Amino acid sequence: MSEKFYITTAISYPNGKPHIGHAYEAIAADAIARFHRLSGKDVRFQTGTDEHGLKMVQTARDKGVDVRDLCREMSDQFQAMCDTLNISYDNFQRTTDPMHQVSCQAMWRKMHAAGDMYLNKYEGWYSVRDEAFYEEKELTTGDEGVKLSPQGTPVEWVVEETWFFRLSKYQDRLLKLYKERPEFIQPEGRRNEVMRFVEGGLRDISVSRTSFDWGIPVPDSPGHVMYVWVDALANYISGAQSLSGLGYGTNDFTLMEKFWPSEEGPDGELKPANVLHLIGKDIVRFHAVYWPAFLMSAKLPLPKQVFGHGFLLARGGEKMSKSLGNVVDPIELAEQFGVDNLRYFLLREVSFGQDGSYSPEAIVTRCNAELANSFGNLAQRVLSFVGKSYPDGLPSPRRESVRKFVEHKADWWFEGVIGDDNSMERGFIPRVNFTLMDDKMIDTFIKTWMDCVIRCNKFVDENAPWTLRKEGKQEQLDDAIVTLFTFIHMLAIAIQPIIPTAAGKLLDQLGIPEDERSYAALADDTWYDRLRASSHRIAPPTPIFPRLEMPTDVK
Ligand code: ME8
Repeated sequence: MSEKFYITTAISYPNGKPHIGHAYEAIAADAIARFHRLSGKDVRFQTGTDEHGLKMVQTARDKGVDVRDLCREMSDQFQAMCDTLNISYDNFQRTTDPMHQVSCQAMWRKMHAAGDMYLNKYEGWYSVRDEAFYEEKELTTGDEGVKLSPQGTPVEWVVEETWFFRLSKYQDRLLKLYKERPEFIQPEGRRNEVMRFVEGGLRDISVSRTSFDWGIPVPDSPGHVMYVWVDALANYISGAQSLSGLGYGTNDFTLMEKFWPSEEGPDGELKPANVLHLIGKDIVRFHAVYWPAFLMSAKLPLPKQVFGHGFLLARGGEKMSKSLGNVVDPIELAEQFGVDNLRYFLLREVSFGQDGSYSPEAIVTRCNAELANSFGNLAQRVLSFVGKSYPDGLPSPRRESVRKFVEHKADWWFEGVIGDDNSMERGFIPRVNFTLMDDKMIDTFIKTWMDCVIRCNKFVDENAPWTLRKEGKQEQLDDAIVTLFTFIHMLAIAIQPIIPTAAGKLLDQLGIPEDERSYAALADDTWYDRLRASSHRIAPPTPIFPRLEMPTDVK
């Protein structure tokens, strides 16, 4: 049975249109999901929208619309963004879905039964923009004496009778978790921040509100709706109407058992589920402190990892978010530069886990240099040459070393260039390192891929197939072409998670059937002979990565 892997993004607040930060998170999660599918895992990928809470109520009021209409309209835009960007989600979870409510209430009841909920008066600072409570010591003072949260958003003093969750009870168990499973919070810097925060002492948190009703009703407690973060975090285990969500607390256990199974380890503790929550750095505390405490309270397994990616900043390193009004529309960018170019740029440019910045010139420069000039050009010149010089089909490898390379029996990352004397000269071909992707070093993975592309282009120059043809050196020519064809096959398969459409088009041109494009196919020793024996002929290729024009209306 194949290994299960469940990956989630944060669910976005649909109080405005999606911005490039949302697109970045969805694209990164999609690349990871596709990587694991190609590696043979049974993957489930969920994204969605976080529709309750005061922020949504206030936005609807400001716009003069019903909050339900706002949610529907905006949530649809988030889903449309995912579809445009080729995000391969299995479920788009909306928190206004009735079945989500069933799951949230089931989780609440379990937390209540554990003795972790009590009623008390809450008096403290609240940021509507972050939908978060803060302690006095965390605040700073901004212009005109306005108190600000650590995220720089204004806070207001709130006094209400609310339900409290005994977070303080979980302090030691959380610290033990961070110590015993360092991979639980990544990257390392974010883990340190969380540990310092928890070591500083945890207070119980307010988990219901009575001053508005746009939320999930607290079971058996009229007038109380759940604090939006309890509701939002539960999306990871909740169900959708269609039961396409995991369905915790509903009558359908299938997906929950598959992707979030309750299994005890040898120590009698619940084993972590193979779940990755990919989120931005501003909400790590909710995912790495509150969420595991809620799960411990409800006696549910913890996820394997919370990964806090960095922020995408506008030119000059300025923060970009809808509340600051300098948002960039990802759909416009995708229309202007192409979906795969945008995906490639974001994943290659930003060191994954760190902040990074974006500009139209940077997209054009990077995509032209690496996709159009390097990879596109490699594919274009090799395939045109094959199309012209081998009209009757691909050549077969002449030398044993080349055959072994094609069949992946030798080090299929190939360390040779073909010498004039028909021997193999040792040369260095960098490897595409797949474990980097497993470690979420996405940008470095792409870099090793690019190094390999550059080396292959050099291989073309060194072996000059057109000269070999002119000089009638057929044996060497055949081996050079077989080698290059094998490389392009490998490079196209490897890069699918990043640029799925373009890689797919190239694999179509190569004649590789759809069901032979997984990473397991890279270990198949018969692919080349089968392709040769097929009726596929390399047609004059159409360029897959046309050069981008530098925009004149640079914003
Ligand atoms: O936080 N660059 O929703 P949200 C990169 N509803 N990522 C960014 C970003 C930027 N400039 N701005 C935001 C919420 N993000 C909650 C989540 S999850 C149970 C509830 C990321 O719409 C942000 O860090 O404000 C978060 O991971 C995601 O976009 C949604 O942000």
